Amino acid sequence: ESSQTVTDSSDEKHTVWFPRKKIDLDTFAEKVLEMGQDLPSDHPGALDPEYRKRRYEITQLAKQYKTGMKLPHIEYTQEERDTWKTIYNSLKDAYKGRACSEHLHIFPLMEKNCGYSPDNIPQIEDVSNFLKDCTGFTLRPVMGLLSSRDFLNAFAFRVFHSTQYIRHSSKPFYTPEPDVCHELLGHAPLLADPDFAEFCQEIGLASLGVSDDDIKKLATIFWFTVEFGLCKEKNGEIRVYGAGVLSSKGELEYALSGKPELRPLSITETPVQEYPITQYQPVYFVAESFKSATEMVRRFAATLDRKFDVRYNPYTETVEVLDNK
Ligand code: HBI
Ligand code: FE
Repeated sequence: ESSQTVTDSSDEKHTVWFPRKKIDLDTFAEKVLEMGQDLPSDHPGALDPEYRKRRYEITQLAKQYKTGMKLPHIEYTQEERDTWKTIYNSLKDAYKGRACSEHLHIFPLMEKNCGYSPDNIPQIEDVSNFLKDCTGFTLRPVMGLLSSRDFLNAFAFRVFHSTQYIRHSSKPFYTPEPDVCHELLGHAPLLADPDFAEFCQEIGLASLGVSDDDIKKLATIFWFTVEFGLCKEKNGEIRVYGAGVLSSKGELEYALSGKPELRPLSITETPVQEYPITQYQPVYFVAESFKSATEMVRRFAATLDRKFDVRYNPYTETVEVLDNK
């Protein structure tokens, strides 16, 4: 993925384009990476024409979505709801004693307030409204994988891009891409926690207008925190907050089994750590708290080569650029 470069004629600085207003996120919809509309041959649904048709229908709604519209309502089929139920029930048991206290606190609130249950796939409209009340986060539908830059930039506005299709029913415990189970069971609950929301926004703000190299480092921090992070509870116990782990019963058990290597979250090591994307992680990083992780991202952002600071104005929902460097 390469970034678009424009010249600022006033001072000859080269600046990478980034969204300044929430509505600027509308330009991302056309730019999904692989699997946006079509499926690679090793996708579990690749040879199922009915699955592909369904996925296409749902992704078209995401493609047409514009800021301010009502989020698409999906009438899920019995087969889709059965897949959800299988995953939901397997995770619900595994969360006890493994998910972090914030996730365990918020999950029942989502059962009460936005339709989480074994028998119902929640609508992202209801989840988004709940998150908005908690932390100001909102969901927006997306066709599939965005570039790291676009995906991270949206966090500056407390916007989370969520898919709405579900994985293929033949493999309920495997998906090569984000799906509604990963988004709503893994990601959404933590977005209702104020400290975690602030952490996510901090990565988003750090990603605005930086180089492709720095995007890669921020995406790696994102991977080892929002996707695969572990954290310490007040009593010193290690628990899970990363969505990739919280959406997989197998990885939930594995991550805390003593088999993988656990290291403290680190401003020097974490941004450059290599990782596999199709198997359980050999290394996890443990955060002391969401607040300390936020501090780390702030310190990391200050080392990046960017000629300006940014600040989010929640009243106008715009990013203000402070030309002070
Ligand atoms: N796009 N829609 C979507 N969902 C993700 O979870 C996602 C993404 N693009 C990149 C990405 N995740 C991460 O792997 C990091 O590169 C940020
Ligand atoms: Fe994810």
